[in-house]
Amino acid sequence: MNQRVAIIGAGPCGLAQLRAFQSAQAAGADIPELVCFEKQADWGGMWNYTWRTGLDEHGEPVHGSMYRYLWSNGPKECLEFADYSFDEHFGRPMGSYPPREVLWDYIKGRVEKAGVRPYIRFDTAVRNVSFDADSQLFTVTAHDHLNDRTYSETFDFVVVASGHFSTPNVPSFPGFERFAGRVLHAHDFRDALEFKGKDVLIVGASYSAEDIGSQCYKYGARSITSCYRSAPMGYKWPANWEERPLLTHVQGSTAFFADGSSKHIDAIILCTGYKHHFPFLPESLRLKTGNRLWPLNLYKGVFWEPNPKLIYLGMQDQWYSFNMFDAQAWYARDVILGRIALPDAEHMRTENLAWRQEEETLETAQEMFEFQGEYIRQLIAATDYPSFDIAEVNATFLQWKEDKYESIMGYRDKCYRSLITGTLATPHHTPWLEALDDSLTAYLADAPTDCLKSAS
Ligand code: FAD
Ligand code: NA7
Repeated sequence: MNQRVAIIGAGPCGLAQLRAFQSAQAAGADIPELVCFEKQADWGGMWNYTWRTGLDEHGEPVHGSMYRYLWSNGPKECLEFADYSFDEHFGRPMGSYPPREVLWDYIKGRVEKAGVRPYIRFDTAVRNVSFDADSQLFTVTAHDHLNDRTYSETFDFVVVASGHFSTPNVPSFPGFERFAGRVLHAHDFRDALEFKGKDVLIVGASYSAEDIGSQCYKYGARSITSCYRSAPMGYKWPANWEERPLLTHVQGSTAFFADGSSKHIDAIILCTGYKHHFPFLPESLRLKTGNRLWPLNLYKGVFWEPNPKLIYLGMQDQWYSFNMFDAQAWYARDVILGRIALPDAEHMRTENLAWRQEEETLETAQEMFEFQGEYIRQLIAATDYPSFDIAEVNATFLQWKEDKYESIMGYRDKCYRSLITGTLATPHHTPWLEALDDSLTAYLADAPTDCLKSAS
């Protein structure tokens, strides 16, 4: 096969695409030439943690939004790769909510086994993509930072796997200019210890708000105040955490809220979400969407309808994550390999709009993850990606939601059963709230590292 495929990004989505092609090749298929462009020096995308904020060592916007003490915010059993289990990687059961470094290790394990690293050009940022209707080829222009060289190459397909939780959505509130403390977006939050002993204000009411507030609580903030635009998160918060309606303005070190109340604060963290941002794509190829379950103009959630040779992975809001990326990557692979034929434009449009119509009727969390689960089930049924029981994953999501409402600071101590191997997770040696050292070494130790240290 003399076709060429460009993959932009070596995060979980880009790596899923490489693994999908490699698995077909291992089964005897002739695969296209693959080039994966990755602007960072290593793979794993968000899971490749960086202490940096602002610009990176090459002057590129820092991609990472993950923070130091992040643990999985959903059960690992809901994201497990169907072709590479946690059991296979770690060789033993473990907790259901591993820290970031442990999940990064797992992500790396599958692609190291697959041997796909040589396809990736690291420290190489894609600057521009264009499409020529006559030749039916894309031209991708990239900057190789190691050799300080900009070059262009042509491709038959382009897979955009550059993520959408990297470019912050940063609103401003009156008084920020003269606020006495630090104002930052979640994208730039790294170490919760920075806020030890402080009165922290969190703006936003979704995953980042809930988890960054929890981090600050865990690592000793004096108080947490979170404020919401639409609805409170509604968990049973600890005594020094309260929820208020939206911030209206700040005066000196006092924050004022929509209900007329006010409170002293030392720092403000804007947990106000991210923007889908593709500065390397021209208008005709650029997806424009908010963070939602069914972005428009993507047939099967991946093929850019006006030109389905352009493929977007993982652009949906995510209940499911790694396994959804796999389902998408396997499907995209089979279209590229000619195993699945795309229907005509009218069919794609009608099907797409039907999904969107259904998406707009969803109200509860359960309806949302069931919607995404059904989407994934249909993709998987069309390829040779190992099937797994979506209904069981949905049941685990449901239990997870209940556990969070029961104890927002304790839900990460719960254990679930793998839907791939049947293995029941084992409780971590230290409850999440007390596990301050969450390094890979500490997590995989049989006892808390402090005990190990005092025993030696
Ligand atoms: P990313 O992981 O963002 O990877 C995209 C890659 O593209 C990066 O390596 C980037 O450097 C590269 N790239 C971008 N632009 C260019 C360019 N122009 N040229 C070359 N390369 C480029 N998911 C979960 O399942 N569980 C969690 O607990 C969880 N926690 C999260 C916590 C935070 C704070 C955030 C921000 C996200 C979290 N997620 C979580 C979601 C997470 O985004 C996904 O798990 C996953 O990383 C998405 O994979 P991706 O490949 O789409 O994007
Ligand atoms: P989300 O899930 O997109 O949520 C963004 C939140 O920010 C949400 O509560 C929004 O309120 C709120 N928001 C957005 N703009 C504003 C303004 N202008 N004022 C007040 N509040 C605002 O992003 P997250 O960062 O929480 O999560 C993204 C991923 O990171 C997620 O998948 C996790 O895995 C980690 P709304 O509800 O729309 O009123």
